[in-house]
Amino acid sequence: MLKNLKKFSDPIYVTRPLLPDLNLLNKKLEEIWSSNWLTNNGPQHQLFERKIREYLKVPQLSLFNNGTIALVVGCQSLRITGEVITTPFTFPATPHVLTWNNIKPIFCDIDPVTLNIDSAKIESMITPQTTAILGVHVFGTPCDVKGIQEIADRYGLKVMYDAAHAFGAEIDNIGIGNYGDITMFSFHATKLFHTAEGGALVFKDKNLKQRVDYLKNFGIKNEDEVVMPGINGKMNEIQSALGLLVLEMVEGEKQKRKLLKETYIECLKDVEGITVVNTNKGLNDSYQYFVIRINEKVFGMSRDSLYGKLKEYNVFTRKYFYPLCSEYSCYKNLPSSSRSNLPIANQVVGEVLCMPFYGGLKVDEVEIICNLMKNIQRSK
Ligand code: T4K
Repeated sequence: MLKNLKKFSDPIYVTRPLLPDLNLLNKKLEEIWSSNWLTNNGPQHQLFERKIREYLKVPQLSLFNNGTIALVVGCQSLRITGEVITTPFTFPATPHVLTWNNIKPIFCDIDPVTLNIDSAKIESMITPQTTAILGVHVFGTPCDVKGIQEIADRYGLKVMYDAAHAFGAEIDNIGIGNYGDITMFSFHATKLFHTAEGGALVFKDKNLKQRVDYLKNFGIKNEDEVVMPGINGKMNEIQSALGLLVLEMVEGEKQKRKLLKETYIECLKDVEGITVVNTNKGLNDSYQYFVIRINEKVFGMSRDSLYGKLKEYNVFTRKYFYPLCSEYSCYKNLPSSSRSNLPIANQVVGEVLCMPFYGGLKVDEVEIICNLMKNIQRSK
């Protein structure tokens, strides 16, 4: 511990969930109790599905009990098989969804600036077994949606997006869910917008809505017919009610995070060896994460050492997404997992740090954290 630098009395985490007023939640619970309807497309679910579709500016949307199951169903809905080209720099859910669908993930290297799948490298990964591309808008930064679509059109591939981090992100005022054949959003408690656990699948094709809704409800069409092998992916009434309340808070939360982001950028601008990932100029930001990269040589300390030092002061940053998915025991033997195929991803994964970033964090706490980082650097 450095002299004159105090440890935060309470831990500071990478995020904290938005919590609506308990009185408002109680009112919602009373409504649900008096309706005697807890799940299976009840009134809260119907209202929430409409509101969230409008907010995300997308034509079709189905709610789910979490983002992972939404993406599992997304693959089923498009009848994806064989191989799917995706990124190794993501949460385990992304490639696991493919594996659960008996699809082989093929890892493609990432762009050194956006940290998303590098569209210029996708074509070389296509084989006769390839049926789709699964991009992740990592940390809320949009993928090269145009470039990806062009490749998909040329080879007759489907395009899926994991937008777990990209709630509310837009490209030229178009909701990010309007690109590709399907997009998944996660409404997990760690997300800017959440329903404790939850998620959604969005798409343009009207005809897909019926199939997705059958698939998330065991394939049940009516009391007499089960038309496909579905799963239980339903969001319940309590999650939906929470979603309706949290949705009202999102704009306010974004404003707070905007200020925190500006504070971080200002405080870190002269720190040698630290760069801010994607300031998202010209794009409507999701404000999901505030991410930096540490250049060990220039900063004088590795990302891991900085992470460890900050912990001593009760600041719990996160090394998302270390380790790379291509390093997991279940994937490391795939030919596409070789380090020579993924040089950028293997470099970036040792540099990235997600800083504490949530509306409840105070501006002066961000200043203290940045000051701490500068002092830790100087002490080396
Ligand atoms: N695709 C991508 C790209 C994703 O990032 C994710 C999920 C998915 C797909 C799958 O979507 P879901 O099926 O989850 O809807 C968290 C989340 O559990 C996970 O949803 C999220 N990505 C991932 C990036 O972060 P962990 O293991 O880092 O969570 P945990 O429990 O360590 O929480 C992080 C911090 O948040 C804690 O240190 C404190 C704070 N926290 C957390 C919870 C749960 C709270 O303050 N309150 C809470 O209730 O995975």
